[in-house]
Amino acid sequence: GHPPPAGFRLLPEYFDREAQEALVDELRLVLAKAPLFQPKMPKTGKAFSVRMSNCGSLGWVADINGYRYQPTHPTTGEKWPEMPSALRKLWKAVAADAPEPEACLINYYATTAKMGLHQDKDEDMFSSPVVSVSLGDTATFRIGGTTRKAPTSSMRLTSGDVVVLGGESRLAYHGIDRVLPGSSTLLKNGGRINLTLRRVTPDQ
Ligand code: MD5
Ligand code: FE
Repeated sequence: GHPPPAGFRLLPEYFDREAQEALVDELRLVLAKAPLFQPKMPKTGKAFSVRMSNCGSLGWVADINGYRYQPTHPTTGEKWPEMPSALRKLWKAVAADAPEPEACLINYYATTAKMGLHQDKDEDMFSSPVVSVSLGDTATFRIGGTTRKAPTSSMRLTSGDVVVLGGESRLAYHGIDRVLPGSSTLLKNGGRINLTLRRVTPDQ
């Protein structure tokens, strides 16, 4: 297929099985305090097939009123739990020049969930990369260019893979076409978790 845009970096199996298990254990603690919620499309109120939560000082939410980052969980009203240290360490290793990450969006894909082609533009900071971690079942990821009609390429993201989306790829259209059921034994009930670490606000 078409090559991904400049600044796209795939680090296959960055986390080994033991590190993936440790990360899942930490995420279960996060999700006990900040349960997965069902985001809704602004205006239409149509539900996403992906469920979400966050950790860090800010979290991404989607409801009838719009897409935004906020310091609290939309249903519990509590502050988001702290970002696990393994994720802060990952950011330091792969995004050394960027200011500290503020948000870690946790996407949970049941095996039937998908995410349509979109750009991530709700941050006030595009100079920092987005760092993505995949856990559990393999997904087919599609990435294009900075216009919706630009050619796309597809690739599989497997458990433990890290993607760094810097430079031109930061504002590229992307989505998840499908999750391959039964492709990983990491998550007891199957499905896929994707974490995206982000800097949301400018440095000063
Ligand atoms: C996922 N998450 O696997 C995907 C892929 C999201 C989201 O798209 O917004 O939560 S991580 C992808 C990503 C982020 C920023 C830019 C680009 C991809 N990109 O330009 O390809 O749940
Ligand atoms: Fe995205």
